Amino acid sequence: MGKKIFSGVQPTGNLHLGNYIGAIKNFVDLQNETDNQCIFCVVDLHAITVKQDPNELKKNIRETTAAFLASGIKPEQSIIFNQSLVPAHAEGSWILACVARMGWLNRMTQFKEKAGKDKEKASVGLYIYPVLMAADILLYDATHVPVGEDQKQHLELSRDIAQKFNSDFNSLNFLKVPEPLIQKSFSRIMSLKDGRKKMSKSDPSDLSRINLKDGKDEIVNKIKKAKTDNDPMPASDDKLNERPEIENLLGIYSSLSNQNLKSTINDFSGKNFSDFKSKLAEIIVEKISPISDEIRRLEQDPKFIDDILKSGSKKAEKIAKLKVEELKKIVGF
Ligand code: AQP
Repeated sequence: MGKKIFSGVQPTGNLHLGNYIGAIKNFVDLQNETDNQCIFCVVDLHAITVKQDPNELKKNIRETTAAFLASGIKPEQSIIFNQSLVPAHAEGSWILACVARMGWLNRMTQFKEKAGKDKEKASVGLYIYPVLMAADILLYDATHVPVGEDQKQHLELSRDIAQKFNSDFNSLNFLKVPEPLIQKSFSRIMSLKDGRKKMSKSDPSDLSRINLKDGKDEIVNKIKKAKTDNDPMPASDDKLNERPEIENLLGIYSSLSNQNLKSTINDFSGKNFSDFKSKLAEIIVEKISPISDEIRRLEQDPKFIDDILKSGSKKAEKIAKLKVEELKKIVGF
């Protein structure tokens, strides 16, 4: 039996190379494995946990969908939809919010990072975001969830919620406990400006990330300006973790050229940083430009994108509605 895959990306703009390497690229590989059933969601309900401009949000929902399509996710093979079109997500998440414990949510590091020092002013939605994420996954009986390393803790919470629900309501295996699918390597792409911070859509510096919509010149320029150090190119991976910027750039190169880190180190050991950077820019342009061109082409036809979302949401709703009905019955409604 194949895997039941569910994963999502927030339509918060500035989709970047980290989203591609850490998530979307794997979505495509999983879709192309035989027997897998894949559901890929544009998680717009998650996006509004921080303030969004309504017009921008609409644009970003289409852009994220276009990025899925341009990267190789096929609507004939996988379900592609946006969360807000399927009310079962919000309904299911309320029931699960009554199962999840405050203590569990208080441990979520992403909330702490995103809320920052002024957590009193963060939205309640941002706090319970991981519960909505649990509903997203559990309503589809997903067996595997491909995510970047940063989402591992949220996925563990989904597992805890499923187990507690099943045990509280004496309904063994009703909610399937999902497995995370986190790549062994390159699961966390870092900022080009600071190797200890993840590459992120919300980083105020555009130079910190390669956007999926960047053109060739922007990519070359950003890689040229990416932070490095004064030491030569490494000859081995010994102590590479003490050079996070270099490790990150070598990781990006390795991932895009489908080779392991050791081979990349061998390829560039003894060479100049500028040689490495120009090869790195070359491979990013080679892999990202076709995606970027296709995103732009698809965005010219918003109706085409909206129709894909509508038709995907009908398929998703069939599955999620049924599960939420059963969930309600179990709870006693
Ligand atoms: N830097 C990253 N490296 C590897 N994977 C990453 N992901 C995100 N950043 C990196 C993975 O991309 C998927 C979609 O992410 P998301 O849009 O749902 O949310 P996010 O993790 O909050 O993305 P950002 O870019 O970091 O946004 P902001 O700036 O708003 O916090 C997920 O599978 C995620 O792991």
